Amino acid sequence: MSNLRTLGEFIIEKQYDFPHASGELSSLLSSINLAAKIVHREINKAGLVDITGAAGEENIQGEAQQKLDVLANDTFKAALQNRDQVCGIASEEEDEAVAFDGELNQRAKYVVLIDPLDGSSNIDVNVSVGTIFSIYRRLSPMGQPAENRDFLQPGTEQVASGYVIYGSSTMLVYSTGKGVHGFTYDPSIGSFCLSHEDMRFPKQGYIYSINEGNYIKFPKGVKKYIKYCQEEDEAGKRPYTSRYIGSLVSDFHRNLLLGGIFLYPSTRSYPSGKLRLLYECNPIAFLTEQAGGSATDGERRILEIKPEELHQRVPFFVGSTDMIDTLHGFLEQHPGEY
Ligand code: AHM
Ligand code: MG
Repeated sequence: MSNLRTLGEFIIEKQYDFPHASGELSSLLSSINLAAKIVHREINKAGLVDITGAAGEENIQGEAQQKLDVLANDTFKAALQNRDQVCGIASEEEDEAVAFDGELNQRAKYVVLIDPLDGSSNIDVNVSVGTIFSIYRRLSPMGQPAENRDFLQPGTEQVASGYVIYGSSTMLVYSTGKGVHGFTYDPSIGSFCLSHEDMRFPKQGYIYSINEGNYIKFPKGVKKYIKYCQEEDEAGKRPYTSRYIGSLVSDFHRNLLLGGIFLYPSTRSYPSGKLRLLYECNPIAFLTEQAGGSATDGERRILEIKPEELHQRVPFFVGSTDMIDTLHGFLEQHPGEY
């Protein structure tokens, strides 16, 4: 109890790590804190009130929007717009980037890219979902509407990123480039409280996470790596354990805590895989590197990819560094083979 620190207190404390901090980023993070609590409240009611299931619309990627996708998107958008620290957002649920038109918003220096409710098809069956966010300094001049180029920056330029996991407990995990910190929500006091300071990826893990139903379509190097994970080798603690929730945030969170690798590869018919570079892979890759892990598309560091489109997809391999290195060994032996 004597050590209890809320997310709000921690953010202010950490602000002094940045000598010229103006408090704008802290204010932005506190609007994410607020929106996360609201989404937590709504998710906890799922099943009791009519908020599960499809909303009847599709997003730009042709995926059916769930009611909670729409609700989470509206909640984060409103929270970010209200604090005047953000000049625009890009979201999985918005076709185009949204430039906020308020005068104070246009003077703001940050843009936010967000997947408001990742893994939302899991909601209907009471499985964990998440929110993923990424924050950049704008490139366009302040005082004008945000432009597309503000959103199409490589992940190395992120000022901060994080996720909220709505699981057996709700947690918010974030980094501003000085380590990764996790906060668990205590509903009785309505605050996220510091529970995981300076989270580190174990260098080697023993869990692999992949949708193995697609095995037949995977690149040959990935198939060989999966077989390697399943081989018996007492010294190397193989076979590894297979765990796949189908919610990126949840699969990633478990692997971060325990050590492991998450794979969402290309297939012959989907050469860019499924996951989106800007609001799924980049923020997770930023946290991963901050925690001492690795994130690649099989060849390049995710964070160095120069984005071309808002909803661009990319193959994604993320986790414990030794596991990613071993995977790369297999991929290099079979370039371009399926
Ligand atoms: P979504 O943004 O439409 O929810 O899709 C992203 C989700 C990730 O959370 C998860 O890792 C992946 O899709 C699972 O895909 P699949 O069902 O193909 O295994
Ligand atoms: Mg998503």
